[in-house]
Amino acid sequence: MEINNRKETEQSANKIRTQFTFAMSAMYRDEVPQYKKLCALVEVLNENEIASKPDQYSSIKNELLECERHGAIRLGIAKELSTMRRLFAVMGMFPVDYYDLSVAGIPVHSTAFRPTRLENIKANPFRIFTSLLRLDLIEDEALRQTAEIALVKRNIFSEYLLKLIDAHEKQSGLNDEQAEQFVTEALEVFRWHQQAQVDSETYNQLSATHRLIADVVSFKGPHINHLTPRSLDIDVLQRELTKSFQAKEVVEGPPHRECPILLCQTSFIALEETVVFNDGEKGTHTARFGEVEQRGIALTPKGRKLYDELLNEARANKKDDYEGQLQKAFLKFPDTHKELHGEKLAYYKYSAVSKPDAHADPLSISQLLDDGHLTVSPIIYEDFLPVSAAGIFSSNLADTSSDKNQIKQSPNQTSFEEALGATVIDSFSLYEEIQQESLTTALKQLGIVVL
Ligand code: OOG
Ligand code: NI
Repeated sequence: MEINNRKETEQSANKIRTQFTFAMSAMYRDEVPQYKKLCALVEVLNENEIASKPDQYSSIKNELLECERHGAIRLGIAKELSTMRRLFAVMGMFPVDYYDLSVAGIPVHSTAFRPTRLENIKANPFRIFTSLLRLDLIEDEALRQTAEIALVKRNIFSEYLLKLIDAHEKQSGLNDEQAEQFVTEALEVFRWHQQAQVDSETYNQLSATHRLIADVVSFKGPHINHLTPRSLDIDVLQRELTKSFQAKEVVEGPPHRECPILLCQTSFIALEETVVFNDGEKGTHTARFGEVEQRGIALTPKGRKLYDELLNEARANKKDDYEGQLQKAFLKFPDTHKELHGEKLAYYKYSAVSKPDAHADPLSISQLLDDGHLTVSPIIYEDFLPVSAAGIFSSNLADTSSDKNQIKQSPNQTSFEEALGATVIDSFSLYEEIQQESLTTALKQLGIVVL
């Protein structure tokens, strides 16, 4: 009974998340015509890829390919973050992992709200990378106060939306009518406001301290700053992107491989948009862009350590040929599923194939795999990469070279969680659980006990 209830609640949250993803996509395509153009390009290239390898993509029809995979927002104060957590819970999205961006000279720390159970991820994996401004890292006290006042004054959630969030918590779900109203009201939170809530002088001061601070503090809401559809071949996409957009020069993340790992991303560079300050002055602001992602297998802590080491190696040698350096460094990362699984570098889902002979001796997992009784398939990485995120932030904040010197490195997960009003979920434990559950189920189906 309890499981049934949970299933129903989750299915209803999945439905709301999908309605919301489509609504936000339509709004963003409308607001940012370049983004609409990007989506059209991704769609054509994905269609070509599927047509050229129909066997490989025979099951892709079930994967909601047209739906965006993630987006990002930046919030100003603790209260906004904790309410946002409650808002995302309505859509079955929960905070996973802590990301400290101060290490890259960016005054925010972040989490990713996403579905956590495999069934729900399959229904729609949409995530929102959510950052909270580190006001504590603004050294100029007067400016810090100006920023704080502007943020405390604004109200990014409507009264009606707050009521619907309350109702969701009390009823553990929303009925269809409430869900529809929720999507409409929630969408407003993410809308772009051309009219700033500060005067031009304040904007310029904030911007001189760090462009990101100006982006968070100056507006009436945390406009969605990008959305990210899924590409089936990000290398082909990157070639096309650089032809017709002003785009990032390199794809962030691991290099091209036989067995894709983690996450690859690229984007077109944020556009300069006209804004009107509350003293009537006009100016421009750069924040909104479009991105594309391609995901691979999730790595275990051991695999992730190796990834970080090799990435650092490539970055340290980064001269002209970064891609070459990256390829070279990653030669040390095993690139067959047999090795990745055998060396416990990545997470896999187990499935039962056929029962071994009833009188066979107790078997080990590796023997069951070798004999074809069990098989494995990759568990996809659902999270983000701090080095890549820093690269994405930086490419879209115009010149940050002077900003960098002013931001001190100081991760503070405790203060982030206090602001969030909850602890973040550890992504490794989620992958581990999916792997373990699949193994238990598969073994049960084979009717065997393993050593
Ligand atoms: C978020 C950047 C992080 C990604 O894909 O790594 C991100 C931001 O610019 O606010 O979305
Ligand atoms: Ni992104």
